[in-house]
Amino acid sequence: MGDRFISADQIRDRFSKAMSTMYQAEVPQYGTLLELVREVNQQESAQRSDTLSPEELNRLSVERHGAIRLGTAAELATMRQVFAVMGMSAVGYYDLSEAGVPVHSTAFRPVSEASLLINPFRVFTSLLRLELIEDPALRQQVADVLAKRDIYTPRLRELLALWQQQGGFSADEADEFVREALETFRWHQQAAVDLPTYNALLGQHRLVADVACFRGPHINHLTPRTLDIDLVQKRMPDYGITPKETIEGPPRRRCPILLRQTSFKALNEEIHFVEHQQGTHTARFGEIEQRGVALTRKGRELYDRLLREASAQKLHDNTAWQQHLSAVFADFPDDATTLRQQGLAWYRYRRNSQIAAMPGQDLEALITSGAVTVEPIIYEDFLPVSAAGIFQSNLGSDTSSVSSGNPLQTAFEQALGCAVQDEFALYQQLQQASLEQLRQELTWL
Ligand code: OOG
Ligand code: NI
Repeated sequence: MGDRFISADQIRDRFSKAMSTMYQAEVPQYGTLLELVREVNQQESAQRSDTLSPEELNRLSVERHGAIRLGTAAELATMRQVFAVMGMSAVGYYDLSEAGVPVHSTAFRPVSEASLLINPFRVFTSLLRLELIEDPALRQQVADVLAKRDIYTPRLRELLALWQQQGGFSADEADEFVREALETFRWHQQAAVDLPTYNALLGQHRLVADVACFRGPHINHLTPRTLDIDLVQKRMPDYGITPKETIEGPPRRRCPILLRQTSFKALNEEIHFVEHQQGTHTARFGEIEQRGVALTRKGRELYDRLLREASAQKLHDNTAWQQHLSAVFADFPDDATTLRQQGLAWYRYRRNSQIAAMPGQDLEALITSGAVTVEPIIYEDFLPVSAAGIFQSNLGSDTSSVSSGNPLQTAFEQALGCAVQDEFALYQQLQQASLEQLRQELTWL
């Protein structure tokens, strides 16, 4: 790698900012949401006792995730290359068929600590599962339209080949790459099919119509990260935005865990179908998220069990749901020491040079004295049950017309062209690396 190349982190940062600019122009409500989130975050970080570092504040201001839905294995394989240029790899496998949505998914995201701090941009990427479309004629029709489209520009394909050959991009090449890659995510008002075909696919599943009727996998939402999702949810109506009824994920806690999300429905958008037919399509929406500490497998099992338990009761009012959820989650420890000591969550250990460490002191004593500080490792991934809730609130509830609950990770990985990374292993490595660093300074540990 020569000096003439700019880093993958820089390219990702430029791309995520360009994407945000494009989406603000396409969906003005997203711009309004950004404003609200910025205000709440400023207010919240000013009130906090544990102040955020300048790096963390920068991360927060650029942080967002997006989502796309792809139609074919070949589209996914190329998308993997596009994201590789930006230092993003596929982490995790999500089976959404469980929620009656005929897709399976992964998240493309940076994985190293340094890259996450620069810009943790992630894209929840779904692949249509044709085999879950029951009607054979309709299935064939979808396969045919998808086979005809190319979601990438010819120049993007040339640039990908150049990147493979050179092993990187100059600043100018990177800018051109960002411009060309953005085209794939752009909204198309012109559909690729006629209105009757669109309606037939809509009848099968709204998502099938969304994937198959357009020239590309338009970005369907961009999600900024907030420090107080309850406050943003409460204030959304003041900004003319109507949120989804309930916040997905765990309840509000002193030590936030995993991921909480809420969304709002986008408007019906006018579409020009072939043969000069006019119609509308609802695809794009807005979403916000609040992230907390990543859980270990043990912690995640407890989370999944408590969420299942809570979900036995259906409550549509957010206040009632949150109260009920909090009561059920009383069984989930809510202080960092217990979470850590019981091995429920991942933490980063750091030497605090302001306080002397006595040789021979064990880790717990060092933490108690303040010679070692412990900070939560943020959850960087997604939650399938929450994702299903987001899908459903935006697609309507007519989402059960596919056979459910048969994950097919190997087929997904074959389409992708590699195995997805294990999120738990990644968090464990981050914790482990911080402990090893500590042991270099405190050799007796
Ligand atoms: C993706 C929904 C999942 C999230 O935040 O869980 C998602 C989609 O609607 O394509 O973005
Ligand atoms: Ni999302």
